[in-house]
Amino acid sequence: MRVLALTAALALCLLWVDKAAAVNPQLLFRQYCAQCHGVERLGGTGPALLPENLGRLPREQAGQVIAHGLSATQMPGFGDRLQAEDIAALVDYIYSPLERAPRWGESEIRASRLVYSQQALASEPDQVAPVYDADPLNLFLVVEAGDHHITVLDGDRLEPIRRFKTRRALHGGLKYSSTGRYVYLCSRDGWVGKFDMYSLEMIAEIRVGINTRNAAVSADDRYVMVGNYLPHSLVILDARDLSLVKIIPVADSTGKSSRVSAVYTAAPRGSFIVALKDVKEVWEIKYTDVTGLVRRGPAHERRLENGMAAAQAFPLRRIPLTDYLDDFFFDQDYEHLIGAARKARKGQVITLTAGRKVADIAIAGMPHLGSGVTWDYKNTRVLASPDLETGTVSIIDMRTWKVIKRLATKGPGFFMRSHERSPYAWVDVFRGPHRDLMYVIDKQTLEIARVLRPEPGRTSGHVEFTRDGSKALVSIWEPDGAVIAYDAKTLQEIKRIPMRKPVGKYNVYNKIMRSEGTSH
Ligand code: DHE
Repeated sequence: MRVLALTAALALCLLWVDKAAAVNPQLLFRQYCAQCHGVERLGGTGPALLPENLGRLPREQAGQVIAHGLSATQMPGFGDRLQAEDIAALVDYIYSPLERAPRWGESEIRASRLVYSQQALASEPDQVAPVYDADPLNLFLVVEAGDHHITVLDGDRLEPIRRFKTRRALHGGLKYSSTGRYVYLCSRDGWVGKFDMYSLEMIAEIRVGINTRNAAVSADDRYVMVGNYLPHSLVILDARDLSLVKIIPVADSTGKSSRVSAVYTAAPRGSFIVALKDVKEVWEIKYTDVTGLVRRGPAHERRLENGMAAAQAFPLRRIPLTDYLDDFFFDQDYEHLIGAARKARKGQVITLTAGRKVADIAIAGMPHLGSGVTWDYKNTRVLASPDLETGTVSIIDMRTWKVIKRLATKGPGFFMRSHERSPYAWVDVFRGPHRDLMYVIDKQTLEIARVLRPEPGRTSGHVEFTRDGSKALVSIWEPDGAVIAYDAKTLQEIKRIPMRKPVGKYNVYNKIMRSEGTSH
């Protein structure tokens, strides 16, 4: 009897919650959206949902996204759980401004900085030996999104040597300093961390934004640049101790502000390249032209805070574009930027020196150029990239910018990887019923050499090679997942290392050498 009464009360309660939710978008938001987009709509694993961030998304499309999800992201559709009026209420809610605009400026950034090891800041790289017996250049850091940890993996023995907790939802590639001694981590909610690859300890952390995209480290190891969605800013940190050097508000010459899509280091140019989300410009910011600044120490910061010096430092060059660029790739010399707007159905090639478009690339669908790889093929060089919408890998001749081959896979791929010493390029199927497949492409015949199914029914994605290219490590992208090491020639499985949703993995040597087969 008591059970019956309780059940009835619970049913009534649920009915009440449902009814209340139907008329209360805030409640709906908490129930369905807050886990990824944050209770305050300021972002988390998903982007912030504020009118300032939704400028390029028409309201009717926002409704479609809520109902059907968004390809190439982790945004699922809620059409099976929400009525049309619920979706409309949610759309109204996310397009309404916050009562109080969120602020994350100089004082908040400076106050957030945490230094864990003064000793590590003081010691020079060559005075310290690694605390482990393994090749420091063949380590991998594996980001485990399942429980927000990183595993430090010995790439020779394929054994974990340390596991540590990270901030929530790291995103973007981890960025090593030029020798691989340090690595910089960036979380979607704005935390940037510096980790010592010798002592395996976190050195410092600082929160630079509310919703952050990624970070890049200058090739001279002096600066870390971080791009934000919220606020619309670029933040430059001193790479030594993560102290704040400069904040650059992001806006075009008319004052229209923009989110930052991503920042990259163009090492041969001594500059950062900045992709913008809401204005048709690409920025190049020289870090080598930091005029008259002292290299290290508090004097350095003081000089930068001085108006004159700060104005001269990090000169900005605006490269105008004819369309937005959401997805980016650079050739190895950082002379060409190959980009695509998500909806453009074509790519464009821009020379950075002249700052103008030199070609269009006829790619159908939604090319994911950011995860492209290049290699020598016959008497030319090719760029291969998957498509976020269709199961297609496009192979482009980088002399003519023509697509010379389209390979069909059984679903959209997200990450493509190879290595100078591997005959193969690997690409995953990231969504759909065949997301357990991994395609291995022969780089000289441009044909699919093998289709692997590392673990039937479970998502496999993101490959990274060992330093010598002899092994390819594949993620089983599940909460109780694994990293599976394959012999990169025979394509036989060597070992399975259990991991909790291992999203990306980053080999020190391949990253610092800017291998043609991986991202930089
Ligand atoms: Fe990423 C890298 C953008 C969604 C996992 N992702 C990048 C980079 C960019 C980017 C610009 C390169 C940064 C760098 O080099 O530091 N990602 C985007 C998006 O715009 C998109 C589609 C939507 C978003 O909300 O941001 C998006 N990305 C995702 C995911 O949903 C993924 C699969 C899961 C997750 O953890 O968020 C995801 N992105 C990754 C990973 C990398 C990455 C693992 C690094 C790959 C590498 O090997 O370098």
